[in-house]
Amino acid sequence: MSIEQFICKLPKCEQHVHLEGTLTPSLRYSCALRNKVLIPGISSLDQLESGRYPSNYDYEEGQDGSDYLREFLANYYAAMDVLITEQDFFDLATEYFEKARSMNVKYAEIFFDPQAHTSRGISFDVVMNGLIKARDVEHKRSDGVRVQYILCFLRDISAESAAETLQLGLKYKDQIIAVGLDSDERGHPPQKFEQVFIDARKAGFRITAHCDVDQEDTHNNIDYVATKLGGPRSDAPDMAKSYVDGDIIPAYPAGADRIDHGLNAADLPELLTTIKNANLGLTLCPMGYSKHLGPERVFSKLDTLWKAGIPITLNSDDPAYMCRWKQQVVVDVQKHTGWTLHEIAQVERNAISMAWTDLEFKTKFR
Ligand code: ES4
Ligand code: ZN
Repeated sequence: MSIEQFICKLPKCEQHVHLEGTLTPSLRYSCALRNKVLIPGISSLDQLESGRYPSNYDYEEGQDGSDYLREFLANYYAAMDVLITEQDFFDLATEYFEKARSMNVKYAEIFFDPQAHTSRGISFDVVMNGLIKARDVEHKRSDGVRVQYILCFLRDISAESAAETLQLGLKYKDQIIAVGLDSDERGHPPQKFEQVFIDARKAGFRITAHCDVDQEDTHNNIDYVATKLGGPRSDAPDMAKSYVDGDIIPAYPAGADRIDHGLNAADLPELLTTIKNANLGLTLCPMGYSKHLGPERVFSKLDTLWKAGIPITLNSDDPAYMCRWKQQVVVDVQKHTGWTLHEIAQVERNAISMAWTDLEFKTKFR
């Protein structure tokens, strides 16, 4: 069996994928037609598929190496103009599930960005109904992907808007496992959302946040998310303990349940210790960074995290834009790292251990 075949057969998880980042040109085009929405400068699917977006994620770097994120986000939000009805959101989710199933992805925690829709006048209920119906259909299949949704706040709009979105999310508490933080990090540190995340945790949501690569204050942001975001941890009684001078002391009384990206933790040994003591895993998207930072930098940091024993998972982020879905991400990472099949399987075991789902499902997965 080739490595590709092994990776394909391996039951896999995906824990860092933006639903809106799975919007393929073909679905975008068909939603545009049925909703009579013009895509500026586009009159055929061929044209859309062969355009700069979403073909290769080949964006220009800014001086700080992070302008690609801004350029990507502008296109990502513009593409969503075609998503209007419940059916559109249903189809978006269903297409991703079909793709996931074809790759043997058995479990997915999927981000969605409600403010990117409510800000266009699409109601929160329309988005949720589409997502929930698609998941209900998927969960009825014997080979269906187990799906959980993560509501992400857009960090480049106000904390008040995030708080209002949290209120809307409360109605769907049983359908949303966690809240996260995404979009443009520059000038929008996690501290801006301190109260929203405290409220979200009190309401029973898990907490996660993007700490993107090479953003300003990247190390401070990672430290804040790992040790403070969300206030007291939900698992406080059993939380990770650290040994200091032979005594067991609680590592951190507060902080997120996970970090999305967080690759730059590899730069500072004290951050590695913090993440270990907080018992956090990182959802990495290595092939996304590789393009901009260069594979050497990315894979040497990944190696540092791996050797430090930090649980990491491999994910696609925005596969329709980055042109690599989960299967290809794992294949490409294996080529760069030279990981053995055993090590690749270990990464997927990390992923299921980190999953926010019941033990029975986790046990079956292994
Ligand atoms: C995103 Cl910060 C970021 N990176 C990649 N994809 C995204 N979707 C929304 N925010
Ligand atoms: Zn992301």
